[in-house]
Amino acid sequence: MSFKPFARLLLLGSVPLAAACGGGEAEKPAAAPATQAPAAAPAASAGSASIAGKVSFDGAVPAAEKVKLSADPKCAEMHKGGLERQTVHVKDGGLADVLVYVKSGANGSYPAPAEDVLLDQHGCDYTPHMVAMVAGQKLKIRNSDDTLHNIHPRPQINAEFNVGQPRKGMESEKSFDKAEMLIPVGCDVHPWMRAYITVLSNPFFAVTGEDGTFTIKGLPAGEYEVEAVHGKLGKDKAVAGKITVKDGEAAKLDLTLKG
Ligand SMILES: [Cu+2]
Repeated sequence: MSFKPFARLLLLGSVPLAAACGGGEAEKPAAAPATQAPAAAPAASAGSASIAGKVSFDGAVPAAEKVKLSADPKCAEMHKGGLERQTVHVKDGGLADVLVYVKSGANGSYPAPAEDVLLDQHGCDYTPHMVAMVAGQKLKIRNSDDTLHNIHPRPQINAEFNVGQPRKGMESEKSFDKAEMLIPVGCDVHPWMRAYITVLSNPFFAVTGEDGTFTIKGLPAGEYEVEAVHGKLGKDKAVAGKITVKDGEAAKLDLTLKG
């Protein structure tokens, strides 16, 4: 099937209104003038090697969680048959939403890419569920829903923030200046909304697609430790592999996460 943002959200019933937004500044609408693009960063990845593979899941896939849409009739309206959330998404043995990144071996400093990373709120869910970015890179947070969302990451190292976006089309720009794994992001209005942001010190990473496959591109020749980590399974379940690549090489690395 084709990938849709809410492909992992199924269906349930509707319920009454409760929550309020957990404080936080209101942000400008998207119509506001775009902020200036950061000065062009030097090419962060001059390499020509790549690492591709599949992250498999070994374990029992947890049952989908039924979402109580009681917090917001507008979300209930978007999911008339109800909503279920599958945070461990396995297809053909492959695990989706796994961050695969170069944990060690990428020496030197890598400036933040100039392009923004997008975290969208759409259908009372996040897209994507696993956000990966480089320290200092801009994170654009968008509300594509006609309802209030607030974006509340809870980092341990970086600065916490809580931004309300009451209207459809609103966008906010944020960044994290230090590397940090698996920062949980939630919406205080809709407690089922959950995503993870990982801030890395190099641009050599990829997030697995629906079938668990990934490709990390632009690697210089070298010996690397590559780790795979899934937000819901957590850091304790991360697995790593060692791999050496030559210039221009398309290397293969498969990893397995246990449930
Ligand atoms: Cu929300």
